[in-house]
Amino acid sequence: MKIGIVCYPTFGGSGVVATELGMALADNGHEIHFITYKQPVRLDLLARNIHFHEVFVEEYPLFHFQPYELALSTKLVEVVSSYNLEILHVHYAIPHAYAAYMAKQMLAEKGINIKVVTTLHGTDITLVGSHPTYQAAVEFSINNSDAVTVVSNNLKEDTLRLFNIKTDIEVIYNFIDLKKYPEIKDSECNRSALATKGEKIITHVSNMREVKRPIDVIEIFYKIQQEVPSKLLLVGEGPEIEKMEQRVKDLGIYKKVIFMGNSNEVNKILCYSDIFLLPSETESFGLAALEAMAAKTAVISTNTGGLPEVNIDGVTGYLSDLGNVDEMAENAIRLLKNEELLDSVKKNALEQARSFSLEEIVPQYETIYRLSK
Ligand code: GMT
Repeated sequence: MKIGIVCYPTFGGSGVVATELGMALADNGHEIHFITYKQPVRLDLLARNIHFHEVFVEEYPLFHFQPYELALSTKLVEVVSSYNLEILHVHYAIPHAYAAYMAKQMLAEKGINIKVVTTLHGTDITLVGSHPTYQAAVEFSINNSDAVTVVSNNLKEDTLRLFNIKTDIEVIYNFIDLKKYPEIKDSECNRSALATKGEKIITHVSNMREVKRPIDVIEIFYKIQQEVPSKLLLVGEGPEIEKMEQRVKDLGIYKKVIFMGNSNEVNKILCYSDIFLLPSETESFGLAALEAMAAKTAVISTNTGGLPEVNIDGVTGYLSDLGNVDEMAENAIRLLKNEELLDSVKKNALEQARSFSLEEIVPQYETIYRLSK
Protein backbone atom coordinates (compact mmCIF):
# COMPACT_ATOMS: atom_id res chain seq x y z
CA MET A 1 0.00 0.00 0.00
CA LYS A 2 1.00 3.63 -0.43
CA ILE A 3 0.69 5.33 2.93
CA GLY A 4 1.27 8.91 4.07
CA ILE A 5 2.29 9.40 7.70
CA VAL A 6 1.81 12.73 9.45
CA CYS A 7 3.41 13.23 12.87
CA TYR A 8 5.43 15.53 15.08
CA PRO A 9 9.06 15.05 14.10
CA THR A 10 10.50 15.94 17.50
CA PHE A 11 11.44 13.78 20.48
CA GLY A 12 8.22 12.50 22.00
CA GLY A 13 6.18 9.35 22.06
CA SER A 14 3.75 10.01 19.23
CA GLY A 15 6.50 10.95 16.77
CA VAL A 16 8.58 7.95 17.81
CA VAL A 17 5.66 5.54 17.37
CA ALA A 18 4.80 7.07 13.96
CA THR A 19 8.40 6.89 12.78
CA GLU A 20 9.01 3.33 13.98
CA LEU A 21 5.68 2.28 12.44
CA GLY A 22 6.55 3.88 9.10
CA MET A 23 9.93 2.16 9.03
CA ALA A 24 8.39 -1.21 9.92
CA LEU A 25 5.74 -0.80 7.21
CA ALA A 26 8.42 0.15 4.67
CA ASP A 27 10.28 -2.98 5.68
CA ASN A 28 7.09 -4.97 5.00
CA GLY A 29 7.08 -3.59 1.43
CA HIS A 30 4.69 -0.64 1.76
CA GLU A 31 5.59 2.72 0.20
CA ILE A 32 5.77 5.20 3.06
CA HIS A 33 5.67 9.00 2.78
CA PHE A 34 6.38 11.07 5.91
CA ILE A 35 4.83 14.52 5.68
CA THR A 36 5.86 16.93 8.40
CA TYR A 37 7.78 20.17 9.05
CA LYS A 38 11.13 18.51 9.80
CA GLN A 39 12.74 15.14 9.30
CA PRO A 40 11.56 12.91 12.19
CA VAL A 41 14.44 12.30 14.61
CA ARG A 42 14.47 8.52 14.39
CA LEU A 43 13.80 8.31 10.64
CA ASP A 44 16.30 6.44 8.46
CA LEU A 45 15.89 8.39 5.22
CA LEU A 46 18.14 6.01 3.31
CA ALA A 47 15.95 3.00 4.04
CA ARG A 48 14.05 1.32 1.21
CA ASN A 49 10.48 2.60 0.55
CA ILE A 50 10.89 5.70 2.74
CA HIS A 51 10.13 9.20 1.44
CA PHE A 52 10.06 12.49 3.27
CA HIS A 53 8.15 15.66 2.28
CA GLU A 54 8.80 18.81 4.23
CA VAL A 55 5.97 21.22 5.00
CA PHE A 56 7.05 24.87 4.66
CA VAL A 57 5.08 27.65 6.26
CA GLU A 58 5.37 30.95 4.40
CA GLU A 59 5.98 33.77 6.84
CA TYR A 60 3.96 36.94 6.36
CA PRO A 61 4.07 39.99 8.65
CA LEU A 62 0.28 40.00 9.07
CA PHE A 63 0.33 36.56 10.68
CA HIS A 64 0.70 36.61 14.42
CA PHE A 65 0.44 32.78 14.30
CA GLN A 66 1.74 30.92 11.25
CA PRO A 67 -1.09 28.85 9.65
CA TYR A 68 0.63 25.44 9.82
CA GLU A 69 -2.52 23.35 9.26
CA LEU A 70 -3.22 25.26 6.05
CA ALA A 71 0.28 24.56 4.75
CA LEU A 72 0.02 20.94 5.90
CA SER A 73 -3.34 20.27 4.23
CA THR A 74 -2.06 21.86 1.00
CA LYS A 75 1.05 19.63 1.16
CA LEU A 76 -1.13 16.58 1.84
CA VAL A 77 -3.18 17.30 -1.28
CA GLU A 78 0.02 17.65 -3.32
CA VAL A 79 1.67 14.46 -2.00
CA VAL A 80 -1.48 12.30 -2.11
CA SER A 81 -2.21 13.25 -5.71
CA SER A 82 1.40 13.11 -6.94
CA TYR A 83 2.17 9.71 -5.40
CA ASN A 84 -1.32 8.15 -5.55
CA LEU A 85 -1.44 7.52 -1.81
CA GLU A 86 -4.27 5.34 -0.54
CA ILE A 87 -4.10 6.03 3.20
CA LEU A 88 -3.18 9.04 5.32
CA HIS A 89 -2.26 7.95 8.83
CA VAL A 90 -2.16 10.95 11.13
CA HIS A 91 -0.63 10.76 14.60
CA TYR A 92 -1.80 13.19 17.28
CA ALA A 93 -5.16 14.81 16.62
CA ILE A 94 -4.05 18.44 16.81
CA PRO A 95 -3.83 19.74 14.14
CA HIS A 96 -3.07 16.65 12.05
CA ALA A 97 -6.53 15.03 12.00
CA TYR A 98 -8.12 18.37 11.17
CA ALA A 99 -5.62 19.09 8.34
CA ALA A 100 -6.19 15.57 6.96
CA TYR A 101 -9.95 16.10 6.95
CA MET A 102 -9.49 19.33 4.95
CA ALA A 103 -7.13 17.59 2.53
CA LYS A 104 -9.66 14.77 2.09
CA GLN A 105 -12.35 17.28 1.12
CA MET A 106 -10.07 19.09 -1.34
CA LEU A 107 -9.01 15.78 -2.89
CA ALA A 108 -12.64 14.64 -3.19
CA GLU A 109 -13.27 17.69 -5.43
CA LYS A 110 -10.56 16.32 -7.74
CA GLY A 111 -12.21 12.89 -7.70
CA ILE A 112 -9.54 11.38 -5.40
CA ASN A 113 -10.64 9.26 -2.48
CA ILE A 114 -8.14 9.14 0.38
CA LYS A 115 -8.83 7.29 3.64
CA VAL A 116 -7.80 8.96 6.88
CA VAL A 117 -6.67 6.88 9.86
CA THR A 118 -6.22 8.90 13.07
CA THR A 119 -4.19 7.65 16.01
CA LEU A 120 -4.77 9.45 19.29
CA HIS A 121 -1.74 9.45 21.58
CA GLY A 122 -2.79 10.96 24.88
CA THR A 123 -2.25 14.63 25.54
CA ASP A 124 -4.10 15.41 22.28
CA ILE A 125 -7.14 14.14 24.21
CA THR A 126 -6.43 14.56 27.91
CA LEU A 127 -4.46 17.78 28.28
CA VAL A 128 -4.89 19.79 25.09
CA GLY A 129 -7.64 18.31 22.94
CA SER A 130 -10.43 18.52 25.48
CA HIS A 131 -9.68 22.17 26.25
CA PRO A 132 -12.62 24.36 25.06
CA THR A 133 -10.22 26.12 22.64
CA TYR A 134 -9.89 22.95 20.57
CA GLN A 135 -12.62 20.55 21.66
CA ALA A 136 -15.12 21.02 18.81
CA ALA A 137 -12.46 20.72 16.11
CA VAL A 138 -10.88 17.64 17.71
CA GLU A 139 -14.26 15.93 18.16
CA PHE A 140 -15.19 16.72 14.55
CA SER A 141 -11.90 15.37 13.18
CA ILE A 142 -12.17 12.16 15.22
CA ASN A 143 -15.77 11.56 14.12
CA ASN A 144 -14.87 12.22 10.48
CA SER A 145 -11.83 9.92 10.30
CA ASP A 146 -12.26 6.66 8.40
CA ALA A 147 -10.67 4.78 11.29
CA VAL A 148 -9.53 5.82 14.76
CA THR A 149 -7.04 4.08 17.00
CA VAL A 150 -5.83 4.83 20.53
CA VAL A 151 -2.76 3.52 22.32
CA SER A 152 -4.44 2.01 25.41
CA ASN A 153 -7.79 1.03 26.88
CA ASN A 154 -7.43 3.89 29.29
CA LEU A 155 -7.09 6.41 26.46
CA LYS A 156 -10.18 4.93 24.82
CA GLU A 157 -12.13 5.47 28.04
CA ASP A 158 -10.84 9.05 28.31
CA THR A 159 -11.75 9.79 24.68
CA LEU A 160 -15.29 8.44 25.14
CA ARG A 161 -15.66 10.38 28.39
CA LEU A 162 -14.35 13.71 27.10
CA PHE A 163 -15.91 13.79 23.61
CA ASN A 164 -19.16 12.89 21.93
CA ILE A 165 -17.74 10.08 19.80
CA LYS A 166 -19.86 8.55 17.04
CA THR A 167 -17.26 6.29 15.50
CA ASP A 168 -15.53 3.04 16.52
CA ILE A 169 -12.25 3.34 18.34
CA GLU A 170 -9.74 0.51 18.23
CA VAL A 171 -6.99 0.01 20.81
CA ILE A 172 -3.57 -0.63 19.29
CA TYR A 173 -0.84 -0.52 21.90
CA ASN A 174 2.52 1.16 21.46
CA PHE A 175 5.15 -1.30 20.33
CA ILE A 176 8.85 -1.95 20.51
CA ASP A 177 11.38 -3.19 17.99
CA LEU A 178 13.12 -5.75 20.17
CA LYS A 179 15.85 -6.18 17.55
CA LYS A 180 17.14 -2.78 18.65
CA TYR A 181 17.55 -4.12 22.17
CA PRO A 182 20.03 -6.95 21.77
CA GLU A 183 21.80 -8.30 24.78
CA ILE A 184 23.82 -5.06 24.97
CA LYS A 185 23.35 -5.42 28.69
CA ASP A 186 25.74 -8.29 29.08
CA SER A 187 28.16 -7.64 26.24
CA GLU A 188 29.05 -4.09 25.21
CA CYS A 189 27.28 -2.17 27.96
CA ASN A 190 30.11 -0.25 29.57
CA ARG A 191 28.64 0.85 32.88
CA SER A 192 32.00 1.89 34.23
CA ALA A 193 31.84 4.98 32.01
CA LEU A 194 29.06 6.30 34.23
CA ALA A 195 29.18 4.64 37.60
CA THR A 196 31.60 2.81 39.84
CA LYS A 197 31.26 -0.93 40.31
CA GLY A 198 29.14 -0.75 43.44
CA GLU A 199 26.79 1.95 42.19
CA LYS A 200 23.30 1.29 40.82
CA ILE A 201 21.97 3.29 37.90
CA ILE A 202 18.55 4.92 37.93
CA THR A 203 17.21 6.40 34.68
CA HIS A 204 14.46 8.76 33.62
CA VAL A 205 13.75 9.57 29.96
CA SER A 206 11.21 12.21 28.98
CA ASN A 207 10.70 15.59 27.42
CA MET A 208 10.90 17.06 30.93
CA ARG A 209 7.50 18.66 30.88
CA GLU A 210 5.47 19.21 34.05
CA VAL A 211 3.17 16.28 33.17
CA LYS A 212 6.16 13.94 33.62
CA ARG A 213 6.71 15.25 37.18
CA PRO A 214 10.49 15.44 36.72
CA ILE A 215 10.93 17.11 40.11
CA ASP A 216 9.42 13.95 41.65
CA VAL A 217 12.17 12.02 39.83
CA ILE A 218 14.79 14.11 41.67
CA GLU A 219 13.00 13.71 45.03
CA ILE A 220 12.74 9.93 44.59
CA PHE A 221 16.40 9.67 43.63
CA TYR A 222 17.41 11.84 46.59
CA LYS A 223 15.87 9.25 48.91
CA ILE A 224 17.32 6.30 46.99
CA GLN A 225 20.91 7.57 47.05
CA GLN A 226 20.71 8.01 50.84
CA GLU A 227 20.29 4.24 51.14
CA VAL A 228 21.95 2.77 48.04
CA PRO A 229 25.09 4.08 46.25
CA SER A 230 23.67 5.20 42.91
CA LYS A 231 23.67 7.60 39.98
CA LEU A 232 20.70 9.20 38.20
CA LEU A 233 20.74 9.46 34.40
CA LEU A 234 18.35 12.04 32.96
CA VAL A 235 17.76 11.76 29.23
CA GLY A 236 15.81 14.43 27.37
CA GLU A 237 15.32 18.16 27.32
CA GLY A 238 12.35 20.31 28.18
CA PRO A 239 10.89 23.25 30.05
CA GLU A 240 11.48 21.82 33.56
CA ILE A 241 15.23 21.27 33.14
CA GLU A 242 16.34 24.47 34.88
CA LYS A 243 14.11 23.79 37.89
CA MET A 244 15.49 20.25 38.01
CA GLU A 245 19.09 21.49 37.95
CA GLN A 246 18.30 23.92 40.74
CA ARG A 247 16.68 21.20 42.87
CA VAL A 248 19.65 18.91 42.29
CA LYS A 249 21.98 21.70 43.48
CA ASP A 250 19.79 22.53 46.49
CA LEU A 251 19.81 18.89 47.55
CA GLY A 252 23.59 18.68 47.14
CA ILE A 253 23.48 15.71 44.77
CA TYR A 254 24.89 17.42 41.66
CA LYS A 255 27.75 14.92 41.33
CA LYS A 256 25.36 11.98 41.32
CA VAL A 257 23.05 13.27 38.59
CA ILE A 258 23.97 13.18 34.91
CA PHE A 259 21.95 15.37 32.53
CA MET A 260 22.41 13.74 29.13
CA GLY A 261 20.20 15.93 26.91
CA ASN A 262 18.27 14.48 23.98
CA SER A 263 19.34 11.22 22.45
CA ASN A 264 18.09 8.96 19.68
CA GLU A 265 20.09 6.08 21.13
CA VAL A 266 17.88 5.56 24.14
CA ASN A 267 18.18 1.79 23.69
CA LYS A 268 21.93 2.01 24.26
CA ILE A 269 21.64 4.37 27.23
CA LEU A 270 19.05 2.14 28.88
CA CYS A 271 21.44 -0.78 28.93
CA TYR A 272 23.14 0.86 31.91
CA SER A 273 19.98 1.04 33.88
CA ASP A 274 18.75 -0.93 36.91
CA ILE A 275 15.58 1.04 37.58
CA PHE A 276 13.53 3.36 35.40
CA LEU A 277 11.47 6.08 37.07
CA LEU A 278 8.24 7.37 35.50
CA PRO A 279 6.21 9.27 38.12
CA SER A 280 3.98 10.97 35.49
CA GLU A 281 0.80 12.84 36.29
CA THR A 282 -0.79 11.07 33.34
CA GLU A 283 0.48 8.73 30.64
CA SER A 284 -1.79 7.28 27.99
CA PHE A 285 0.57 4.33 27.61
CA GLY A 286 4.14 5.16 28.66
CA LEU A 287 6.32 4.26 25.70
CA ALA A 288 9.39 5.26 27.71
CA ALA A 289 8.53 2.58 30.28
CA LEU A 290 8.17 -0.02 27.53
CA GLU A 291 11.55 0.96 26.08
CA ALA A 292 13.09 0.55 29.53
CA MET A 293 11.46 -2.85 29.95
CA ALA A 294 12.78 -3.95 26.55
CA ALA A 295 16.22 -3.09 27.92
CA LYS A 296 15.53 -5.38 30.91
CA THR A 297 14.94 -2.60 33.43
CA ALA A 298 12.53 -2.60 36.37
CA VAL A 299 10.00 0.25 36.28
CA ILE A 300 8.85 2.36 39.22
CA SER A 301 5.91 4.44 38.04
CA THR A 302 2.64 6.02 39.00
CA ASN A 303 -0.60 4.10 38.47
CA THR A 304 -2.12 6.82 36.30
CA GLY A 305 -3.65 6.55 32.81
CA GLY A 306 -2.56 3.52 30.81
CA LEU A 307 0.54 2.76 32.89
CA PRO A 308 -1.05 -0.25 34.68
CA GLU A 309 -1.61 -1.80 31.23
CA VAL A 310 2.15 -1.75 30.70
CA ASN A 311 3.87 -1.93 34.09
CA ILE A 312 2.46 -4.75 36.20
CA ASP A 313 2.60 -4.01 39.91
CA GLY A 314 4.91 -6.40 41.77
CA VAL A 315 5.88 -8.17 38.55
CA THR A 316 7.67 -5.80 36.15
CA GLY A 317 8.13 -3.07 38.76
CA TYR A 318 5.86 -1.16 41.11
CA LEU A 319 2.98 1.30 40.78
CA SER A 320 2.15 4.09 43.22
CA ASP A 321 -0.33 6.92 43.53
CA LEU A 322 0.59 10.20 41.89
CA GLY A 323 2.98 12.20 44.06
CA ASN A 324 3.72 9.40 46.52
CA VAL A 325 7.48 9.84 46.20
CA ASP A 326 8.09 8.12 49.55
CA GLU A 327 6.49 4.89 48.36
CA MET A 328 8.19 5.04 44.97
CA ALA A 329 11.58 5.51 46.68
CA GLU A 330 10.85 2.67 49.16
CA ASN A 331 9.96 0.30 46.31
CA ALA A 332 13.12 1.23 44.44
CA ILE A 333 15.31 0.80 47.53
CA ARG A 334 13.76 -2.61 48.30
CA LEU A 335 14.54 -3.76 44.77
CA LEU A 336 18.05 -2.33 44.71
CA LYS A 337 18.94 -3.96 48.03
CA ASN A 338 17.78 -7.40 46.91
CA GLU A 339 19.77 -8.61 43.88
CA GLU A 340 17.65 -11.72 43.45
CA LEU A 341 14.37 -9.78 43.47
CA LEU A 342 15.80 -7.09 41.18
CA ASP A 343 16.98 -9.72 38.73
CA SER A 344 13.62 -11.48 38.58
CA VAL A 345 11.71 -8.20 38.15
CA LYS A 346 14.09 -7.19 35.32
CA LYS A 347 13.48 -10.54 33.61
CA ASN A 348 9.72 -10.12 33.97
CA ALA A 349 10.01 -6.62 32.51
CA LEU A 350 11.73 -7.98 29.40
CA GLU A 351 9.14 -10.75 29.12
CA GLN A 352 6.31 -8.21 29.34
CA ALA A 353 8.00 -6.05 26.66
CA ARG A 354 7.91 -9.04 24.30
CA SER A 355 4.09 -8.92 24.29
CA PHE A 356 4.33 -5.42 22.75
CA SER A 357 6.71 -6.46 20.00
CA LEU A 358 6.65 -4.82 16.59
CA GLU A 359 5.82 -8.20 15.04
CA GLU A 360 2.72 -8.44 17.25
CA ILE A 361 1.42 -4.88 16.84
CA VAL A 362 2.29 -3.61 13.33
CA PRO A 363 -0.03 -6.14 11.58
CA GLN A 364 -2.90 -4.65 13.60
CA TYR A 365 -2.32 -1.33 11.82
CA GLU A 366 -2.09 -3.11 8.46
CA THR A 367 -5.50 -4.67 9.13
CA ILE A 368 -6.94 -1.23 9.89
CA TYR A 369 -5.56 0.10 6.58
CA ARG A 370 -7.04 -2.81 4.63
CA LEU A 371 -10.44 -2.42 6.27
CA SER A 372 -10.57 1.33 5.66
CA LYS A 373 -9.74 1.07 1.94
O1 GMT B 1 4.43 11.96 26.66
C1 GMT B 1 4.94 12.80 25.94
O2 GMT B 1 5.52 13.73 26.42
C2 GMT B 1 4.89 12.73 24.46
C3 GMT B 1 3.56 12.28 23.99
C4 GMT B 1 3.42 12.55 22.51
O3 GMT B 1 2.31 12.65 22.11
O4 GMT B 1 4.39 12.68 21.78
O5 GMT B 1 3.40 10.92 24.35
C5 GMT B 1 2.13 10.35 24.36
O6 GMT B 1 2.16 9.38 23.33
C6 GMT B 1 2.99 8.25 23.58
C7 GMT B 1 2.96 7.35 22.34
O7 GMT B 1 1.69 6.90 22.06
C8 GMT B 1 2.51 7.52 24.84
O8 GMT B 1 3.30 6.39 25.09
C9 GMT B 1 2.63 8.51 26.01
O9 GMT B 1 2.17 7.88 27.18
C10 GMT B 1 1.79 9.73 25.72
N1 GMT B 1 2.03 10.74 26.78
C11 GMT B 1 1.05 11.14 27.61
O10 GMT B 1 -0.07 10.68 27.60
C12 GMT B 1 1.47 12.16 28.61
